[in-house]
Amino acid sequence: MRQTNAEGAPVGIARFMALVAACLTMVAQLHAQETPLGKLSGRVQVAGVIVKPPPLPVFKNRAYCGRVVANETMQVGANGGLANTIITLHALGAPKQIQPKTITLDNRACAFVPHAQIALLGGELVLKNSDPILHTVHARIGGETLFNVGLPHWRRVTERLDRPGLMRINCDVLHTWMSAVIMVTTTPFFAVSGPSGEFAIDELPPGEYRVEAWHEKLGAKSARVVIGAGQPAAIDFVYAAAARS
Ligand SMILES: [Cu+2]
Repeated sequence: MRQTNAEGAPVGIARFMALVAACLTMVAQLHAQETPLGKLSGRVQVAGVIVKPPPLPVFKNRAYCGRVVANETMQVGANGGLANTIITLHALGAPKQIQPKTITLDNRACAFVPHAQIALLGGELVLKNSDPILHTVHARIGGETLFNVGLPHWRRVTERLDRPGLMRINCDVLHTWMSAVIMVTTTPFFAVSGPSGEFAIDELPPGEYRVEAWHEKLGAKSARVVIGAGQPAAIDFVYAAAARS
């Protein structure tokens, strides 16, 4: 009588299938080793005399928010490092398909957190409010409203990011100082510069890319970069402080 396993398949066939699966795994691993991924890092900086914008006055909910809040539209750290600059890499060859991730926009201490974000088209945006006071999230691309959501502390709302472009966000309950930006993009390779202007984008397929930097006050810059297999590349962006509007 022929031996069978738990599913009733002959043991010989099961062993053969396991061998095939092991071979396929080895081939996939070898392929992955053949094409190591690259990385791009760099720093965004403002050169020249930097005039930090003054804090923004608060007209409502002063008991909770205080009389002023920080102006996050121009956050300059040590040595002119510029935070909240959105960096995107656009492959000049075939783009890689990556599943969009969910991002979150919180209302916390009378500000949108984080102030600047980037997300892949088709992803989801979760809106929440950590404050005990009412906020709204009013999102526009150009002059067009995409959504305007009232957000008491207990409420969570999920919006689908199905329009590419730069989304500007405000709070409509007389919180004139609140603003945020979310760039919805079609490239899966992106970053937002940190407090010192630093950024890094990992797992880049080798090839040539157009790199774009965008800051809400200082505008756009563009460059080209070649990412080598398994090699780190670096690029810095320097904005002139005089260009500030
Ligand atoms: Cu608000």
